[in-house]
Amino acid sequence: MSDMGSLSFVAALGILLVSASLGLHVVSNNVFLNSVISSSARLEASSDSPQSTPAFTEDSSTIVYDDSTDSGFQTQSTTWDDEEAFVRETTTEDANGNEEEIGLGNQNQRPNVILIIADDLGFNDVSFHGSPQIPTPNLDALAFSGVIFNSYYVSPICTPSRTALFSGRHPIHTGMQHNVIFGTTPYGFPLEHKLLPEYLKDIGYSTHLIGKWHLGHFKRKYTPTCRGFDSFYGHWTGHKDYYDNMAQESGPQAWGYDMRRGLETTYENFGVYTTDLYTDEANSIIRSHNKSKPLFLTVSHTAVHSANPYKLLQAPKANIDNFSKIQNMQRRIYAAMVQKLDDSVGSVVKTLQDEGMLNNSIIIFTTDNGGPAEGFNGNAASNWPLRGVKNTLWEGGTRAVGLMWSPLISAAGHVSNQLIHIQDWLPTILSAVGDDPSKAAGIDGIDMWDSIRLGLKSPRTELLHNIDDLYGNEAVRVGRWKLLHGTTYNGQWDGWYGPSGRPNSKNTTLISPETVYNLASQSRAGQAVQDLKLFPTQSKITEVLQLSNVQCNDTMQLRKRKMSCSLIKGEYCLYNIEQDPCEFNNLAHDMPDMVETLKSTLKKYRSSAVPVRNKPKDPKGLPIHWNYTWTNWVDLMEEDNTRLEC
Ligand SMILES: *[C@@H]1O[C@H](CO)[C@@H](O)[C@H](O)[C@H]1NC(C)=O
Ligand SMILES: *[C@@H]1O[C@H](CO)[C@@H](O)[C@H](O)[C@H]1NC(C)=O
Ligand SMILES: *[C@@H]1O[C@H](CO)[C@@H](O)[C@H](O)[C@H]1NC(C)=O
Ligand SMILES: *[C@@H]1O[C@H](CO)[C@@H](O)[C@H](O)[C@H]1NC(C)=O
Ligand SMILES: *[C@@H]1O[C@H](CO)[C@@H](O)[C@H](O)[C@H]1NC(C)=O
Ligand SMILES: *[C@@H]1O[C@H](CO)[C@@H](O)[C@H](O)[C@H]1NC(C)=O
Ligand SMILES: [Ca+2]
Repeated sequence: MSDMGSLSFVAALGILLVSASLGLHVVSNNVFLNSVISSSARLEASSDSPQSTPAFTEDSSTIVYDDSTDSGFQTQSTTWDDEEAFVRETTTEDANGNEEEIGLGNQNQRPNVILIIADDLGFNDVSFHGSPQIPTPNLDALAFSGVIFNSYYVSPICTPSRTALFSGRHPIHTGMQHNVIFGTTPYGFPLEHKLLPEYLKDIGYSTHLIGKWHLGHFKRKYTPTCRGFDSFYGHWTGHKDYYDNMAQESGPQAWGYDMRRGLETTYENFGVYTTDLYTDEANSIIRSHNKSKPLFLTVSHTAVHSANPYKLLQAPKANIDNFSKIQNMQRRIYAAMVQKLDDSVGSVVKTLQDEGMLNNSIIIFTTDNGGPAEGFNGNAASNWPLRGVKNTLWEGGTRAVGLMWSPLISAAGHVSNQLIHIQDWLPTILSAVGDDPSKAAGIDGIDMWDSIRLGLKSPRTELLHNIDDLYGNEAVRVGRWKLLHGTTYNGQWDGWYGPSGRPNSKNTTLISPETVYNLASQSRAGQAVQDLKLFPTQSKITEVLQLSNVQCNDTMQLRKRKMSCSLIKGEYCLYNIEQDPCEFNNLAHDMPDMVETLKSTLKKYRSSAVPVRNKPKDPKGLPIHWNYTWTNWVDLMEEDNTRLEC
């Protein structure tokens, strides 16, 4: 096992070293200020609370049931040292950030960009955040030899998040700030906004999308192959069955087949588990990729979104059986779904390595929103110890699992607590591949490449979570301060949800670093990273694992009843997120001036917002009219036959 800082590897690549004495400002990414107290864990047993009977609500096809109770933390304290930012080596670049230095593997080629999107994965559902409940050795291998983002934010629900990801624009600026695009709503992400695959195509990339779209499909020109992707294999709507591809929205007629190749409905591989299907497709695209071009591959998993109300969570039996220790059956199946997702990541990384492409690749992994826990949306994610769930503006709905891996990252092996928003990926990716991010004029995203690559302070100092006047909720972050106002689901999901998964409440060594190290190093992704001599040492993993665990302050936990805040009563709630990531202690009464400052920040954003684009459902789009398929029905009503070009 070679240390990731291997000089010989660096020298072999002909990369010049720049020492910190050349003026690099390396930020100590200390986690939540100087000292951190570990809150710890609910007992495993307490995660297995009985499931209530779910009921579908019309509008969001969200399963909501009455369980807003607090998860009851049991706590114990420990302190940890600050993280030392770690800098491996630094590439030189000329004033223009010249391209020759950009491609590590092939000096003259831009790096491949592999964007892997998980759907609805919770903050506590990967082992690199410290939970041993669902081992994710492949993701861990990338996380520990890349950068883990611990203050990384997304929109609280699918469509808005994905539009921000692909356009670099905040949903309030594109009219996508409210809820998702349903299968029969005749609108899509506005065509005037250029998408990431289009930018990358302009500079010679082959561009491919596998999996979920959810940016609109009422007309074909809104669908992936008409918006910058050379190929598409996947589904247009928000979720589907993992085997038969049927997608049910609200009402019995809103049930249809949803699987396309390009613009055409495809019945190939019917009955194959979706995560496997997408993995095979990704591998085949990588293998047949013409290596004279750079590759942009987005694998947008169905996993781990729930499927249809009549069969919510699905995974192969062998994987489910692997989690027999988890008593709660929904959580057990969910764990198996995550394991399949992790396997997929390993398979794709291995294929990249087999094809000689990994050493010139950037891999980004992100969830699109926080986890739907304890039956929300019929799912069983965990955002522990964060508050709230998917489609709330609490940390549990917005603070996302995210990582970046690349041999191009000098400061690999660090946990970043710099503020990053999903809309930042577009300019960050353009910058990372040696393009000029200022091309993307008028966007909201900020180029984070130097911050990530060198471990520097983020240029982002504030971040709008959302302003949604239909729900009547809003939240903003300025520095360490977060202000929330208004809520969703009548405040039913304003508590803390999901199992901690930690072995016991007394042991703050939450997961044995040795186990994590062993599993990660034996995983397919781990082996591929070792081939490149970039795999970290066990002591490095031990250090990063502690830092990537979000910890909450016990004192605050104990005070939380006194310091509570009720969004449903219309109160403004103020939290110091760096000290209190669990949103225990409302400081609005103590700091009225800060409340006013953040209110004026919200006002500033509000003045730039555009009206929502949501439209009423159009019954003509129901699959019952279209051979039980979800279609671009508005085109089809105007045409005699199905055209297959944009
Ligand atoms: C925990 O929070 C309390 C109240 O804000 C603060 O006084 C204390 O210093 C914090 N402890 C740590 C270790 O940060
Ligand atoms: C790969 O692309 C290059 C440049 O576009 C082309 O010359 C070459 O023929 C292609 N190779 C294959 C196998 O298609
Ligand atoms: C079950 O878990 C073990 C140990 O983590 C692993 O070796 C095995 O491959 C898993 N089985 C499946 C079906 O993934
Ligand atoms: C990248 O990997 C490929 C395939 O293993 C190899 O041919 C190439 O030399 C490597 N490049 C570098 C810079 O290591
Ligand atoms: C804490 O738990 C870890 C992982 O299960 C274990 O390796 C370690 O020995 C435990 N430490 C103590 C003090 O019990
Ligand atoms: C209608 O759907 C069935 C599968 O349910 C498929 O076999 C058939 O080809 C479809 N017909 C048309 C005209 O698309
Ligand atoms: Ca989602």
